[in-house]
Amino acid sequence: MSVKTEVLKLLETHRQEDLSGQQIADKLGVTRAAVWKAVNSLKSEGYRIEAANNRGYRLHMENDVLSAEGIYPQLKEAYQEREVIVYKSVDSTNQEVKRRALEGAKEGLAVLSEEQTAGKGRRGRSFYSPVGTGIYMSVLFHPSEEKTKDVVLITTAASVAVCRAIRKLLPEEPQIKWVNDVYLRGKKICGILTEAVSDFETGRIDTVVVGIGINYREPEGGFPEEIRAVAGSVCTDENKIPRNDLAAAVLNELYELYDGLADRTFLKDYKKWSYVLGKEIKFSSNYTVVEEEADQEWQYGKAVDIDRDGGLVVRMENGEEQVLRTGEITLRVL
Ligand code: BT5
Repeated sequence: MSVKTEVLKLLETHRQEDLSGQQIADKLGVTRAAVWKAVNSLKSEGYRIEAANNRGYRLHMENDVLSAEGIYPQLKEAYQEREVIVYKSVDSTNQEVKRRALEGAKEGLAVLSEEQTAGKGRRGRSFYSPVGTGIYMSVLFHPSEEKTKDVVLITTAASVAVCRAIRKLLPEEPQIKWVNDVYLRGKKICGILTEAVSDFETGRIDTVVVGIGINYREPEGGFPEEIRAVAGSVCTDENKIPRNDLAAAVLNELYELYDGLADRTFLKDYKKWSYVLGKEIKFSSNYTVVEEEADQEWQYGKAVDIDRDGGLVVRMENGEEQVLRTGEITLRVL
C-alpha cells in the first residue's frame, strides 16, 4: 500500500480527531516529509483535508470523495477480505466487473466509480451517471449450484439492501417500484441492473453482476431534460453524509442478503416498502422507447402481491391473476 493510501486510511478511520504529522509518521513508520507530500497529493485529488496549526490534519466532515479507503473500515468484519476498487471514471461498472470476472475475480468484488461514461439501464437504455453526484457500483457473485435456484431474487434483494441502507443512515423512507427502481419523494433515486453469465458447457449461471446506480445529490444545473420529470436524489441540504458511508452500508446489506437469499425473509421488507402493491397499474412487455407512451401495448390490472420468487402478482380486469416475472417489463402506477 502506498503512503498516500495509508494516510487516507488513517484519516478516514479517525474522522473526528486531529492527527499531527508526527503521529501519522510514527504510525506508518515514514518521515514527516513523506506524510506532508501524501497529504498534498490527496488534496490535489479533491480530498478536503483541514490542517490547523499545531493541531494536525483531519478529514473535513464534508469530504466526499469516493474511495476504497473510506469504504473498507465500514465493512463488517466478515466482508473485510473482499476487494473494493474505486475508479474516477469508467465506461460502466457492470462492464468492468464482467471483465474482471473473466480474469478470475473473486466473489464479493465491488467496483465503484465517480462517473460512468456509458452507464447502462435495461434493454439498451442508458443510466445518466455524471461525475461526483452519484454512487455507481457493481458487485460480483459466483452462485454455488445450490444457490442458483434462488439467484432470481438478487435484484429484489438489492433493492431492499439500498432501502435498508438509506433508512438506517438518513431520516428518509424510500420505496421500491417493482422490480428494480427505488423511489423517494415520488422520484426515481436508484436503478438496479443485474446481469448473469452462464457457463457454456453446463448452462449453469456461474457469474452474476449486480449493478446499482444511486443519484446521491442533484447534479449542478439539475438532471437533463429527458429525465427531469422522473429522476430525484437521496440528499437534501439538511441530510448529508459522505457517499462512502452509504456505499459501505449498501454493500454490507447486500452481502448479508445474498448470504441468506434462500430464506426469503427480506421479502417482508420488500412488500412493506412497495410503491406498487395495492395500486392500479398498466404494464407492457413490448415497450419501445421510440414510440409514444400512448401507443404502447398496455395491459391493465391491480398489483396484489409479490410471490416467493419476487414476481408481481397482478389481478387483471377480467379477474384472472397473472404473475409478472421478467425485468423486461415496463410498468406504470396509475
Ligand atoms: C435502470 O434501468 O434503472 C438500471 C440502472 C442501473 C445503473 C447501474 S449504475 C452501476 C451499474 N453500471 C451500469 O452500467 N449500470 C448499473 P431502467 O429501469 O431501464 O431505467 C433506465 C431509465 O431510467 C432511462 O431510460 C431513463 O428514463 C431513466 N434514467 C436514466 N438515468 C437515470 C438516473 N440517473 N436517475 C433516474 N432515472 C434515470
